Amino acid sequence: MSETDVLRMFAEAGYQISPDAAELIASQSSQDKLVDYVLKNIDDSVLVIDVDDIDFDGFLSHNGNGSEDDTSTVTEKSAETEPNCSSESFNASSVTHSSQLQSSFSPELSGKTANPVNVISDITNQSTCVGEYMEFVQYFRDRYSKLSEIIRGRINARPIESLTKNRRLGDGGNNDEVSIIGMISDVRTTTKGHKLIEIEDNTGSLSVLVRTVDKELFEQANSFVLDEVVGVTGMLTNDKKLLMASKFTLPDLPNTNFTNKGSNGKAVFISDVHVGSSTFLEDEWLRFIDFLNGYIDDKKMKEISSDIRYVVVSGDLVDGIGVYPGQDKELSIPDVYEQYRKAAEYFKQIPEHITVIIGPGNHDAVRQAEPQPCFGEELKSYFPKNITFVGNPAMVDLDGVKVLMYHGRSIDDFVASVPHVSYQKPTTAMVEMMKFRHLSPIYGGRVSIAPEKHDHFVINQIPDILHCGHVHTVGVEPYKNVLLINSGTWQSQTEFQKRVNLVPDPARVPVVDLSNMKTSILKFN
Ligand code: D5M
Ligand code: FE
Ligand code: ZN
Repeated sequence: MSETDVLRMFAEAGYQISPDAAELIASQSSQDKLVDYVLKNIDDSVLVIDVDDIDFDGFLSHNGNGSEDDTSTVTEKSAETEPNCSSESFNASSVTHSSQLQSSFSPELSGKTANPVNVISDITNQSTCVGEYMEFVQYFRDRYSKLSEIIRGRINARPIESLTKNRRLGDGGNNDEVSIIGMISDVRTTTKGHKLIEIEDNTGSLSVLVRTVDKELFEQANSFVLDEVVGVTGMLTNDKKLLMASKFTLPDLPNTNFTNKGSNGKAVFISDVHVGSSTFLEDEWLRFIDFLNGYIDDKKMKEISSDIRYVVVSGDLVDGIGVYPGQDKELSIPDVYEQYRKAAEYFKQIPEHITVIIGPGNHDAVRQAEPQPCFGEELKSYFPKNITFVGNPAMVDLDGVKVLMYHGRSIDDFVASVPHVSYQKPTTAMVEMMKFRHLSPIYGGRVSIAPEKHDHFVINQIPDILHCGHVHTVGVEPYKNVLLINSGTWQSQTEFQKRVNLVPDPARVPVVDLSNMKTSILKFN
């Protein structure tokens, strides 16, 4: 419903409404109900309905939480019980450890021979943006609308304008707590060490104070980064200029029980192969290809190999050219097409019964702005026909198991902004992505964000697995009911990484049992 529609509805009911109030109502999700409520409850003496004539508290308590059209997933509503996702990681190159791996895939028993891949979301062929100002406005509105809807199902939030303009609040000791939902536009530390966070919604902005004495809250605020969407509950100061925070509500994942998706067999997760780099570890890589073919003596490893149905690749397939200054001195294949031809040669050696899915990263030959589309036709033509190429990010369904693939460039931003997030433990960044339901919140950091119509980084549909790469270190960790995997690299330390003290963790491969999400890490060095 537009502002004009709101004006018309009030006019038809014999009322005038101020442009501010109309805008406020038009920005809400349950506009029809709100209009009804305002019309039913309006004081007879009011001639022109203004913002402070809209009784949001009354509306919210009358109408539940005011968001019946909550778009957060059905799973969120139905499941409140504790998570049951299990994951273990160990060195499967050692025979003693590999006895923990159970063979579970049986095509005969399951009656399945094919490995279905269903692409659920992907920017490829959907890009519309040209980078105009209004596209950025729409992009951030879409982000706010999707994430605020998730939070709206959990708190009774009010538009910021209704707090700062409403005469009923703050004058004469109204001690009620209020809640808002907004995007973080600024985070500062005051001279006394408190945190001052600026929160913006479609109607206005408000400063939120988090005091150092509120230790838990302060700790939580420490991990906030710009452009994330949060809910804040607290008391408004009398001048209505500051909200003293007492609780944050994040769009975080719900607590759900693990459910078997009916899948079986195993999937391996890799990324950052960097074919063409002089630091590409070809021996280790060929050992991995041998393993996929079952050319391996160890009995347990052979068993695992025979279970593998999927190889998922999350970006940086080749090293590319001109990605960083002086890269040409570190290339063994200086032509990017030749790099892809070589990579294709390797992928032709993967046995046909294994299905491969490949998405791009920042070293690949697609546009650098994210979301990135899949490889172009020429590059794809080098590879076997049965490979599925997707964009970055992309959500794919592998026989019932939903995998969200994202190369993970935003992890650099998380490492730079969140104190407890480190390159050595990449899943710490991925937990933040899950808590804020967004893969790459910071605008203006390392990720160049293309303002598409929809924010493809919002984690609307909850995956079973989030698979990232980019930082060249391996990590596996369950968060609630989602398995977080960072899949390391096939490249040893580069000169650049030496300078920034980034210690890679090459040739280690997370392998996941699709029936129960149990994970092992195989070593090929
Ligand atoms: O990135 C591998 C890792 O190295 C990732 O964490 C970023 C870091 N890296 C690589 N190049 C640079 C530059 N030029 N500046 C800062 N950080 C960098 P990859 O995408 O594989 O190169
Ligand atoms: Fe990489
Ligand atoms: Zn990368």
